[in-house]
Amino acid sequence: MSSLEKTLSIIKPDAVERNLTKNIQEYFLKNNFKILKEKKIQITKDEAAEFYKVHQTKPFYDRLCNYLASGPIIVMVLEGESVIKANRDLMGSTDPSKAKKGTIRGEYGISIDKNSVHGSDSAENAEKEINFFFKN
Ligand code: IDP
Ligand code: MG
Repeated sequence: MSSLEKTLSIIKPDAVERNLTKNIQEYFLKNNFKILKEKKIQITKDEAAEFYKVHQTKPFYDRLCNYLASGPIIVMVLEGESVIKANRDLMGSTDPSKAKKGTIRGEYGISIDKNSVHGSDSAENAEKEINFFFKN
């Protein structure tokens, strides 16, 4: 059964700063994901706190929110077959030291904080996260 889905992807400050946007987008295009929407923005700490609300009880929450707000990011809506899971697979493990070679985090991630990309983890969160950044 085919399922055309949308997901939210973010290129995080560490990767934007290192000019890796095009390199990362090539991973998406090679995997037949379409980049439907794209914008470069910088968000406030309050916006980051809202976006990462699911993690509010975690010990790393404050650091995570400061980090996402620390510099420009690229937010994108990706579309493709089962793209939510396909993008998670392509991103690799949250901790770049455990991410497989050939995954985005395996190639470009610096640390568990500076792990270069975000991707929605479920259909429900994909919808919420797309609406968070692209209200229209
Ligand atoms: P994900 O980005 O792979 O979906 P999540 O568990 O949703 O991982 O965590 C969100 C972000 O929080 C991660 O990308 C990572 O930067 C950070 N993070 C997750 N777990 C830890 C941790 O144990 N220590 C520090 N930072 C973490
Ligand atoms: Mg997550």
